[in-house]
Parts: sequence; C-alpha cells; structure tokens
Amino acid sequence: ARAEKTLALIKPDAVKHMGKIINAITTSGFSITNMRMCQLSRADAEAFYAVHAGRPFFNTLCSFMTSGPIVALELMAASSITKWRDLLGPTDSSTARQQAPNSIRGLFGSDGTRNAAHGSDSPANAAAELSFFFGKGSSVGRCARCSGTTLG
Ligand code: YYY
Ligand code: MG
Repeated sequence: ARAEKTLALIKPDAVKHMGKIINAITTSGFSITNMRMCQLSRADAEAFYAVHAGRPFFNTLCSFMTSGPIVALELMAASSITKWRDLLGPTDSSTARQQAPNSIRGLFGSDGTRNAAHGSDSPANAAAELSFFFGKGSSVGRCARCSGTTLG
C-alpha cells in the first residue's frame, strides 16, 4: 500500500498525555511529518467541525475544543487514515474502554466528547484538515493566548 497522510489532533483533555500518545504513534509505525501546538478560537473550532453544525452536541464540542491547547500532527504511513482511526478506538471513550481498552480513547479519553484525540475519516477530509492546520496561510490558533501556554 502507498504511504498516505492523515491529521491527528491531541485534544485539550489529553495534551497532558502527549508523550505517551506520541510514543504510541511512533511505535505503531507512523512517521510524524509535521506538528504544532495551538489553541483554537471559537471560529476555528466551528470551522473545523462544520460538518457537525446543528447537531445537539455541537456547542459542547466546540467549547471543549477551545478549552485549552491542542497538538496537531501530520502522520504518514501506509493506509494511515484507517490505521490511525483503529489506534484511536471508538468515538465514545466509555465504549472504547469496553471494546478497545488499549486504544488511545480507551486509555486517555473520558466520555463521548472528551475523547482524547481526533483522526480524519477519508482521504478528502485528511487533505482538507491537514491544509486547515498546516497549509500555507493557515490562521488557526495564531492568536495572542496561544503563546506561552503552561501545561498543568
Ligand atoms: O470521527 P469521530 O471523532 O470518531 O466522531 P464524529 O462522529 O465525527 O464526532 C466528532 C466529535 O464530536 C467526536 O470526536 C466527539 C464529539 N461528539 C460528541 O460530543 N457527542 C456525540 N454524540 C458525538 C460526537
Ligand atoms: Mg469524525
């Protein structure tokens, strides 16, 4: 299979576990080809999750995603999109703990919203989401409160 890129996000609840998550990523055979830490504005979060606008969880999701810094990673591997989603586990962390206890969400997620990490779900979305964070002229997280964030 050909090498493919995907976007991973370490969400605000799991940034304190970023060392373990990055270790899981590299020992699973991904190359990290780009990475940045930032904090999403409300507009950034609403744009990133635009496909979910109007869903009952949208407001909660966007509030959570802007609640602290996140880490965006460009991952490369054969079939990286499905490979990374397999490593993530089910969307709901409670389900992940039952069905995939060693997955990222099983290990580090809390519930259906605070689920530790994101992964693109298709080649088209991977390209769009990578461009959102790493594309030339990306304005994501380029705000004053992103610099000098202290991790607790
Ligand atoms: O792709 P994935 O992250 O696994 O799930 P999506 O169905 O795309 O939902 C995106 C995001 O929204 C999910 O990671 C948590 C949040 N969410 C939620 O808070 N409540 C739900 N009932 C469904 C999703
Ligand atoms: Mg999704």
